[in-house]
Amino acid sequence: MEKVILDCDPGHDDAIAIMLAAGNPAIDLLGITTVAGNQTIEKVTRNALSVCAAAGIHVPVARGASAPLVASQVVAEDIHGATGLDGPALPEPAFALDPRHAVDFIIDTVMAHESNTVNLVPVGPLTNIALAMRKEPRIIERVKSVVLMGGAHTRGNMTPHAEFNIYVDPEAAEAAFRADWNVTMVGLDLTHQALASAELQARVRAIGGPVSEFVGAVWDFVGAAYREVYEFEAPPVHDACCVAALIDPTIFTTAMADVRVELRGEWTRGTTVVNFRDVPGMHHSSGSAERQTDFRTAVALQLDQQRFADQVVDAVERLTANLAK
Ligand code: PIR
Ligand code: CA
Repeated sequence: MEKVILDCDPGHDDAIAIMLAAGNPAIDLLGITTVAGNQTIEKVTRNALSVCAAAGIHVPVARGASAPLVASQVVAEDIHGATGLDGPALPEPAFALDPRHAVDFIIDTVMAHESNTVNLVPVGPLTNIALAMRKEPRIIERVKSVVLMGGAHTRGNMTPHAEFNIYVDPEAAEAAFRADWNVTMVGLDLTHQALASAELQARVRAIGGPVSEFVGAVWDFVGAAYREVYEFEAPPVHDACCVAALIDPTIFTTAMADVRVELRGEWTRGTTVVNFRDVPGMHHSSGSAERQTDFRTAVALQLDQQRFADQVVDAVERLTANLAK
């Protein structure tokens, strides 16, 4: 079993990530932490509790940072709506928040478990992760891996090159990429392959029951938003891809790269600058005079869409069966 702390800003695809983490027996979900991103910290924290209530999930939920380190707050109302999770009925929380701040929850949990066993899965802006690294630097060598949703190497979704999670808190993201731990960057180039296709939506609806209905309503809303805003035919399930990789490390291919975050560009702030070590038919760029490149970030490339869809269906089935107990 892979131990996971899921740091999120639910968020439609965050909700599916929570359900996949709680609904797959290969994942030991130690807790959920929240961060301002898709909506304000109050809203996304409430949404995390509602997702847990809707799916019968009982794990600690700790509220985190309410604003980025340096930048001013940006939310994604056009995609996620006024609540941050518009569409499904959002049930009353079934339990209280963990009393700790998310940063302390992350530190306590990483320090309490054996070294090299806890995976961090940040799927919102990296504010909590950067604050935790600064407050307790020993977590950096103790964490087994950081599998984050963020960035892109071909095209952004906020600006031509910048992806939302990195764009919202670029300074935090740069700190996370720079730190000496194993990072997998699951960016838009990967997650735009993880679509809630008509076929996947039909398979989930066919399960029936409250979890199936919740997920159906999630995809109805975000599917309409993605059609309207991006002219996508189906909505990407970005954040669940990180969890999918911890369940099945071969579900996507990766290539090693040096990843830096643009902090000052006039048009490119928040862009992940991805220098691949091995580009077929090409030499990698040598790096700057000031800094040796180090190709230690695994960048996700090619998703096995069938296996991803099967994981999501399986998790909804398991959560549904658990609710009946
Ligand atoms: C998705 C997100 C934010 C804005 C848009 N337009 C689309 C959220 C998702 O929850 C995911 O974590 C990441 N940020 C994708 O950019
Ligand atoms: Ca998210």
